[in-house]
Amino acid sequence: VANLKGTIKLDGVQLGLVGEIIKLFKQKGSRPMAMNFLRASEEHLKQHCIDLKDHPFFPGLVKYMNSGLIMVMVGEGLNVVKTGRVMLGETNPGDSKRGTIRGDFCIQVGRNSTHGSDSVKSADKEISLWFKPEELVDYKSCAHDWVYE
Ligand code: IDP
Ligand code: MG
Repeated sequence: VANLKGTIKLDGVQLGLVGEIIKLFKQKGSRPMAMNFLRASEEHLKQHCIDLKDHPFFPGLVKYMNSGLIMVMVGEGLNVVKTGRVMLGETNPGDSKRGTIRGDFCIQVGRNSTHGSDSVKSADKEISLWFKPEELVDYKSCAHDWVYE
C-alpha cells in the first residue's frame, strides 16, 4: 500500500475532467486522503518539476501550470503509484492506449491533463511539497474489506 500524489493540470481543470479523473481513481479502489484546488506559484511548480529543469520545455511547462487553477490530490491503495501511471497512459497522449486518461481525453504532450508520481519516493516528496501532514486524513474506507482479500 502506497500513496499517490496526482495533479490535475490546468487543461484538465479547464476541460472539466476533474470529476471524471477522481471517479476513475475511486473506481480503481484508491482511497482519497486529501484534495486541493489552487493556483500554484512559479516557484512552487519549479520545485515540483525540478527533475525536468534542464529540458527546453521546462520554462513553458512552469509558466503554463502557473497560469490558472490546478487540482492536487493524494490517494492511497495497493500499488497505487504504479497503477496510477498505467491509468494515466504514456507521457505523450499520441502513444497512450484508449482506456487511459491521456489516451481518452488528450492530444498533445504539453497538454496531457494530469501528473502522476513516478515512484513511491517521488510521491512522498511531492506529497510533502503540496500538503501539510495534518491535511492528510487517515481513515478506513467502508469498501476496504470488499476490495482487499
Ligand atoms: P510524465 O508526466 O509522464 O511523468 P515527464 O517526463 O515527467 O512525463 O514530463 C513531465 C511533463 O512535462 C509531461 O507530463 C508533459 O506535460 C511535459 N513534457 C514532457 N515532454 C515534453 C515535450 O517534449 N514537450 C512539451 N512538454 C513535455
Ligand atoms: Mg514525471
